[in-house]
Amino acid sequence: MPEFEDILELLPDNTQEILNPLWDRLPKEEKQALKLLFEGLPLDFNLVNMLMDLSMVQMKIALARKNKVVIVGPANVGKSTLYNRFVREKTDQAEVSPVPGTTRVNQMADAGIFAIVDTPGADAVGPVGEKEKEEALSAAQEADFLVIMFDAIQGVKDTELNLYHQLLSLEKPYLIVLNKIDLVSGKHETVVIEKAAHNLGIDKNKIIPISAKRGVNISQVLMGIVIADPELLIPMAQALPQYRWNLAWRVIVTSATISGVIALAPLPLIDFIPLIANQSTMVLTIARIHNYKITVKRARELIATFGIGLLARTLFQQLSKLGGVPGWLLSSAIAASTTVAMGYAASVWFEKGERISQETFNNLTTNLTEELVGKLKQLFKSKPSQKSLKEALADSLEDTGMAAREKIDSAAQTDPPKEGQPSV
Ligand SMILES: Nc1nc2c(ncn2[C@@H]2O[C@H](COP(=O)(O)OP(=O)(O)O)[C@@H](O)[C@H]2O)c(=O)[nH]1
Ligand SMILES: [Mg+2]
Repeated sequence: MPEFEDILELLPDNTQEILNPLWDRLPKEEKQALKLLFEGLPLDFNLVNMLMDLSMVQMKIALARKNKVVIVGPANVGKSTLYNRFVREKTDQAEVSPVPGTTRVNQMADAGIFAIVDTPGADAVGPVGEKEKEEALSAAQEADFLVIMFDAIQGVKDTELNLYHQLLSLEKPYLIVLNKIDLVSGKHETVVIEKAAHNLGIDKNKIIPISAKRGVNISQVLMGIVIADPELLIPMAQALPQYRWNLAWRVIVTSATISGVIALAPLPLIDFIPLIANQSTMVLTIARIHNYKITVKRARELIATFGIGLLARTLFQQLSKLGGVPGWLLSSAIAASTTVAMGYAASVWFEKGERISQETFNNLTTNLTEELVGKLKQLFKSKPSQKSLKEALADSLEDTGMAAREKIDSAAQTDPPKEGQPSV
């Protein structure tokens, strides 16, 4: 997992100089907090995109007022392909083709917390393509940030170098990407990057090798753009806790459905070993999402503090007394519910260092069990297959609305942090 500094390092020195005053305006503590928030962010493009969506909620501004990120470079290097990776609305997609000169005018689309601009090839030498070049340079002139793209196969020659210097003279913050890296065999990759860097007269770690077509390293580009502007960084950072819950929730749903299926076997509810193994894995994964490193032993201890075994047995006895609910259904619903409650408790623990109260834990489990029992009873007149049960549980959990964390938070209380927490 790259750290904040690793991403910052991708930006050219002169861009870092432009950015320093922006960063300096941020209070020291805020800078530190932002860095910490970003550490451990998994650089998967889909996840970063999800974070962008969440950030948009924090930053509801019109397209016209968003920062403009302009992709600029020679014809046919893959600018429109990269542009399409960033645009949110399918209808805004640009035409991509192997024919140079496909893009003739600038086009702008919403890319979430910034606006993205695609430009025609800007490498004209003669009168042909001169108009396109002017068009591209005018977009670059108005840019808040430039993504300068070159082609890994074409490399950087005089024409590219001229364009590069012309773009630098605009004194905009920028980053450099070398596209179509997928066409270079692994063992030649370093050589190709070094050569381009040498021709540009820069350090090789200032070039981000990407494949716009295959989606390689696109999140680095995205994070580079975001890190370059604290105004973009702040909504993203604000969205991070929400994002972590979104990820954790996915893990919780998966684990809870597995728990439900484990309990479907004619298992005396006394046998908690497979359930605890499943829940331990879940707790470890949630810890990872929050950038905590814990041992399996510690995860088990955390689970044990909530006395899930006893709670499950009590619930089982109480609810089976009411009658009309088959044992398999009850144990399955209870196993899934305790897993969800445990996932929530773990998430709160790693995020805030607070243990949710036993009462909250019990209420959460009881309410959810009742809800699941109701749903499963309607769906299944007899014992379902594992697959059907998994799907039904996953759907039912989505229906609870718990994917929006506020819904649980508002009902939950926490015990004040005790000594030794959360240094798990
Ligand atoms: N192999 C490979 N081809 C790419 C990549 N990005 C774009 N292309 C192809 O390169 C051609 C030109 O792409 P396009 O996005 O239209 O380039 P533009 O002229 O810079 O906008 C198309 O045939 C794309 O499919 C890439 O990362 N790898
Ligand atoms: Mg194009």
